[in-house]
Amino acid sequence: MISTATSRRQAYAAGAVAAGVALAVTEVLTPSDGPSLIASIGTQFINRFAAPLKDLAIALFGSNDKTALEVGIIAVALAVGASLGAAASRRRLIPVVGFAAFGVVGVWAGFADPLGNRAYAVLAATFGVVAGVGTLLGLLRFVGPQTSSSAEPRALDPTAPEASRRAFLAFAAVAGGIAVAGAGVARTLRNTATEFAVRVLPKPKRLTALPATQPFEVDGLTSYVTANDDFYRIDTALFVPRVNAERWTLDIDGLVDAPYRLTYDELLAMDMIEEPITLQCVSNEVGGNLVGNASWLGVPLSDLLERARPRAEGSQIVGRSVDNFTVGFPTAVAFDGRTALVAVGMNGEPLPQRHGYPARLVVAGLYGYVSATKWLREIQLTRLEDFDAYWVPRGWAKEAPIKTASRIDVPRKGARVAPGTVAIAGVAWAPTRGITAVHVRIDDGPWTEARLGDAASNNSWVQWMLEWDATPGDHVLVVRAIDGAGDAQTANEAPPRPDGASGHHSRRVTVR
Ligand SMILES: Nc1nc2c(c(=O)[nH]1)N[C@H]1C(S)=C(S)[C@@H](COP(=O)(O)O)O[C@H]1N2
Ligand SMILES: [Mo]
Repeated sequence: MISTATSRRQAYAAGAVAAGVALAVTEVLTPSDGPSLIASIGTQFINRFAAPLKDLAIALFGSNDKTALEVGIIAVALAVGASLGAAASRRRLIPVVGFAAFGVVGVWAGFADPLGNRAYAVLAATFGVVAGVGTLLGLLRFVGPQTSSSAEPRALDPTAPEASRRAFLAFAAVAGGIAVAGAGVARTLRNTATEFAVRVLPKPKRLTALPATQPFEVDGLTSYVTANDDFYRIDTALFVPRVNAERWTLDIDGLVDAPYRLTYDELLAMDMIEEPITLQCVSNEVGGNLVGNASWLGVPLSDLLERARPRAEGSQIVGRSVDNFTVGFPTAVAFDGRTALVAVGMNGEPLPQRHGYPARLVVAGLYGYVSATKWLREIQLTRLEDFDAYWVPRGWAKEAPIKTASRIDVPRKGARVAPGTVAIAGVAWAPTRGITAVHVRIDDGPWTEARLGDAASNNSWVQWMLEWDATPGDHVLVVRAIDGAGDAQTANEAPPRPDGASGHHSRRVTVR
């Protein structure tokens, strides 16, 4: 006889495999330009429950918090599936109801997802449930009773427990293998879909060129331009929205006299400017990496708005994305002379999908969460008191200019340095104000002025470097920047919430 412990283990395994098959079926049935059901469930999770978890998630997983969330969803689904498998030995109806409930959650999430396709959600959930229940009942035919009190043994042939155990393992392995392989192939195909063909971008009417060279060649110093692949990514999108530019439109509406709609081609036909601008996330800690500098190509926001004839009472510009994320900032910002763009290009390429293809907002001097809507679909003029954008009710400031900041890149954290001449170097930024000086302090010494690299304009960061005659022992290096308004970066320490971290970045080094 198969022991009851073995049977119980098999029932759990059967449930988990069945849940995996169900998930894999929904994954295979995902359209190339839409979210999978797992993605829709994750999106609902983030939007409904995850605001307080966002900081934690970023702290724990960096920009990999999406992967962590997705793995979490799958793990929970497999665990629930396993317990449904165990419950099935008591009543066959329990897993059927359980899987159906899963399907209902999937359909609900698919319907609630602004990027979701309702017909697909129903189809994927239905097939997922049928495949899951079918796999589970099929596998359970090989599993013996879990308790001696159970009515009849359910093994195919109770007199051949070893054969039925092997059949169970073979069936489970094949079902699990097909599920993993199918989901993997489906996802790879979707990720490599060439549907969103790269375009040739127009030339800018006005170009703020990159400095031809930078003076410092220091190993480990952040490069002046952040490559697209290295640019940090922060957003609430579990999966990057796949927007088809051929069908995409941008609405300019709200408190305007002449609302209108643009296609991608119409946007590309407008006069463009290109300029390096430093973008920072409000969640960036002092010394952190959620900041980058890229050349953005786009249409001035003021041109787009003026064409719609804005009304005087429209004190707030709201940028809304295809996935209903919103930003909001004072209308005055678009007209005060700073660079504010609906960007289509990043470092000479069309916007990468993860950075907002086909179009996004970039506003010099504002943290991303109040300004930088990716996958933009609407620019709406409203009043400041009439609408709070996505992160505002979640405890973040309504208005959020980027604070003057500086960072030590080298010597690297924990580096051990030999005595003699050592380069201390990093970057400093205060978009719209620019950086006029960077000071470094070693231990209790005086603030010493560092040398500065070249900046394309006041909107982008600057590299800095100081040569230090390092003496043996433990030292603390501190940096601060002076911005173009004449203000020194504050030493007052503040956490990212509600309006951005502040304080001096420091680093301990051991010289020996
Ligand atoms: N659609 C959408 N746009 C968004 C966000 C988002 O969650 N969804 N996050 C914003 C935040 S908080 C930041 S810091 C910037 C980051 O832009 P990046 O990912 O291109 O670096 O995008 C902004 N734009
Ligand atoms: Mo952000």
